[in-house]
Amino acid sequence: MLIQRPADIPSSEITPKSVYLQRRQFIQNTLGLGALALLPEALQAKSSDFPRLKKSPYSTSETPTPYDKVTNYNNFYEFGSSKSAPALLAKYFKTTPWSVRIDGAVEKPGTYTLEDILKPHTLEERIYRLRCVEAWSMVIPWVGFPLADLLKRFGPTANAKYVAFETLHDPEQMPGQKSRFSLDWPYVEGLRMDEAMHPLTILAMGLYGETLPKQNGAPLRLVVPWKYGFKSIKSIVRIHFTETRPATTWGRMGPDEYGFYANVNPAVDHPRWSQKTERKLGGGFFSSLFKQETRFLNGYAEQVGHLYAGMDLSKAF
Ligand SMILES: Nc1nc2c(c(=O)[nH]1)N[C@H]1C(S)=C(S)[C@@H](COP(=O)(O)O)O[C@H]1N2
Ligand SMILES: [Mo]
Repeated sequence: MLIQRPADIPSSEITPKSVYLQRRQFIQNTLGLGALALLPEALQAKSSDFPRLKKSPYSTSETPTPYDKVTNYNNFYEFGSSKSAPALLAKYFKTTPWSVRIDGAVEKPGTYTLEDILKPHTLEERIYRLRCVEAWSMVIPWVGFPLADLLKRFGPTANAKYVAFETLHDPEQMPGQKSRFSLDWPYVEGLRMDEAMHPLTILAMGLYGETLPKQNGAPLRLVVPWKYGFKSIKSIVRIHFTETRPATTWGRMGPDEYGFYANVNPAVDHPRWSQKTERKLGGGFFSSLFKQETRFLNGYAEQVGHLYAGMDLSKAF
């Protein structure tokens, strides 16, 4: 996250050509040749692993980042620390069978299969911006459901003040976990209970209408749109209710750089760079030259600002 700044590689050079061509072929067959040219690239990737998705009123109206950018420019240190590594190294990552352990201050602890976890929930499409702490952003059409709906099913007790999350630890499959010069494994994150229960916070298992690509955190990841991207932990195997504030991976690396709250805030700079502006990825050559202003809470202040009323956000960053 802090070390590398690779040059942008055109995504057409990264996406395996066969996949790219198949996708184009599918769209041509469905819509006819002429339609293809008229469609924004964002829509060209749409397929239908999840038919009849409910549209969410929480979606942003901004134009989504092209699919190839979303799936080839990733932070997923378990698969290497460069932006292009996860798309290549996560290709054979095994996401079935998958289970999630629910434990801590909760009435129904246990290990649940992914099917059990997902069964009762209605999936919807939520178009959210994701703002990385490194000052780039994307807009992604996620497929998911509110985290609150899941947490309520398992009955958090009165002692549940925070929710902690853990990513799979499996160095045989995740080559980044073999490196001694990377993060502490497993990757862990956490939210205050009210943040976790907010309707904007979702668990995602898809994007662009298809099953979540492995490099984006399959089979199940968190998405918290008003916080820096590192909060949105990928490939979750454990959800743990705690009374005390849980440790976070990036907080351990640099407590002065990556706070627990990690709220997007142009007024609080990262110690080594400004957070006032950002570069929206995938808008083409010219747009990559122009920075746009970062908005407080990533544009979601109206919905979640009240969660931080009275707090000194320069200290609780
Ligand atoms: N387990 C795990 N989750 C993670 C990360 C990671 O390295 N490991 N990177 C985080 C960071 S820094 C960002 S910006 C987002 C990127 O999500 P995306 O690749 O789907 O855009 O994932 C977050 N979740
Ligand atoms: Mo990030």
